[in-house]
Amino acid sequence: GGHRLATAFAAKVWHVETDCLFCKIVAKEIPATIVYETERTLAFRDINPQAPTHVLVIPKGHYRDAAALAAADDGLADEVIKTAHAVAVQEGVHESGYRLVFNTGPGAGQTVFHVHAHVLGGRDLGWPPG
Ligand code: IU
Repeated sequence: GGHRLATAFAAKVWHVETDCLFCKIVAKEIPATIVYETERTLAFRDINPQAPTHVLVIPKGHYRDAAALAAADDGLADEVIKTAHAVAVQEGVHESGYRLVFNTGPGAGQTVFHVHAHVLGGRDLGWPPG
């Protein structure tokens, strides 16, 4: 798809994909239940929750998957994980345990190609995952 640059938090800029659902959530063009936000990350509830706590954490900038995010090498992957932990604390699942999942590629079940960490908790989580 096409792209443009968006600004927020003063001088911050990031890449936006015009046809990306999660870019539209960042731009507030599509509603979401936002539970946590930093300058470069956003956390919102999954619309089809698979556990009592099921929150998605994304970088506001568009990266198609965790590999692309890691390759950006600017501390953003670190910030996404820190936001995920802050969400777990806020949701009260950090002591009972929670899971962070990056489905990476269609074969792993990735369906939205704007990288997101699933924060899952609030119930016993089986291993291995399906
Ligand atoms: P996946 O790892 O790409 O499969 O995860 C995509 C998630 O995005 C999945 O859990 C959906 O329920 C969730 N989701 C959402 O929260 N809001 C939406 O509008 C859409 C998908 I489409």
